[in-house]
Amino acid sequence: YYSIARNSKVYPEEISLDGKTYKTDEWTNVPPYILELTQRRLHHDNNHPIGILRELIEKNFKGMGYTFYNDFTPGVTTFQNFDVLGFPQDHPGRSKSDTYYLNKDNLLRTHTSAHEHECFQTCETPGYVISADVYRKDEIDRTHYPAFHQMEGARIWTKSDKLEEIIAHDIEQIPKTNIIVEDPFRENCFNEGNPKQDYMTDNEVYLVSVHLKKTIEYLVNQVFEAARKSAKLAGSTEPYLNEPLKIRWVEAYFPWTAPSWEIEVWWKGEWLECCGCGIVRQQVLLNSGLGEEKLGWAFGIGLDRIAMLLFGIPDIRLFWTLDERFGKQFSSGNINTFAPYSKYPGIKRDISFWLPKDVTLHNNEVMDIVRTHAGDLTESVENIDNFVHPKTGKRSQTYRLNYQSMDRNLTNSEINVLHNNVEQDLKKLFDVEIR
Ligand code: FA5
Ligand code: MG
Repeated sequence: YYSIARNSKVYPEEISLDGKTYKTDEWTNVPPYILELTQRRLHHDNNHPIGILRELIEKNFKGMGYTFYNDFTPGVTTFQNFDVLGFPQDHPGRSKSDTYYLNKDNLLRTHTSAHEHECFQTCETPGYVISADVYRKDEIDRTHYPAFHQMEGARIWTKSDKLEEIIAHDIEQIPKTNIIVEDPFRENCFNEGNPKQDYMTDNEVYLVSVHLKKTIEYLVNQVFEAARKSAKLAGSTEPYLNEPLKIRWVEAYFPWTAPSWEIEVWWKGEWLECCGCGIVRQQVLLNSGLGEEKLGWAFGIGLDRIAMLLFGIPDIRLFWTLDERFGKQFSSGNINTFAPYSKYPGIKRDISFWLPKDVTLHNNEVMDIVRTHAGDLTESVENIDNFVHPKTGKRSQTYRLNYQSMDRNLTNSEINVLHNNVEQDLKKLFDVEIR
């Protein structure tokens, strides 16, 4: 038995992952169901929406001087994931409630940027593109899952008298698009809040940022053109499908890039955050053994939400189903709309309890317990009510647990068993008093 226990943390002595063993310690918080996901490698499967999208994106970088890395194991060091990228020690992303730790010094990467250090060290082409599964301790619902996929791209130049000419020429090589771009930061690409680095001239920053943004605009255009085509083929006649794609650039902050931005795509009446990026801080390049004459950009794009749009997939958890009614619908190179098989009814259970004085229970902890027992039968966990008793000062919380299967009907008696286990764990691990 094993869980993120408060009172009785029980983990095996060691955890094995991709041929490496990790001695567990007080930082260990990665449950078995998450470790299992690390073996799925959906981005390698050319007949799976995630793998098909990876191929589509990679295609745009072929023949342009990029090396592709798709095989990195998700077990990385805190150095790779945080330190080398300049994350401050107190950054919330480092906390045990946000990140799955194998032990104090090793974790499941939370982003593909964890591989920037080694790629800058080993890559022999001007650029590289990484694809990988990443893990974040998060809520679970239709669009959030503790595992998802990212692609990272980076591109480096060498300073010289000719640099500006060279980058300007490289910009010309990027195919043109007809998308509508909203970018208040194109000309004034840095400012006090989003500063440039001293080692680059104003014009170098400008040119590198234009190359970066045009690269991503092209990429996003290719991907969303495919999404439109697929939606039209599926019979959608929504007017936005015939309007030019609209994107906007917003300022962002990442500890290892300056300046930094995010691109958002206008899709079905909403701005969709797709990709963070920026000009790589010199310190990261120097840490990776590149000389003072190097400069360049990096970006990181999330695949899962885009794949949901492309393939019309209503729930992010479907990517992980082993049901062949899902798998057999997709094949390499094809973007087609998912035909839902029947949605099975769910079972809803509320759970209310009093918290002990010194305990704060995070939604993620409840989620973790539910998933430990119910796995992918967990549709969602919502904190629907909190209150403090006016007389006693005791705190109460209510959670609504929705159990549902992607592939079959659930029975009340099987959910009773799971739900009872959840209650027992909440009592055992957090001393709550069920109401
Ligand atoms: C990052 O992860 C940075 N590593 C990106 C980056 C790379 C910036 C290189 C600069 C240079 P962020 O946490 O915003 O940033 O995630 C990047 C993208 O991943 C988001 O735009 C979003 O598309 C996707 N993403 C983030 N969280 C989730 C999630 N829980 N589920 C699905 N997709 C997500
Ligand atoms: Mg973000």
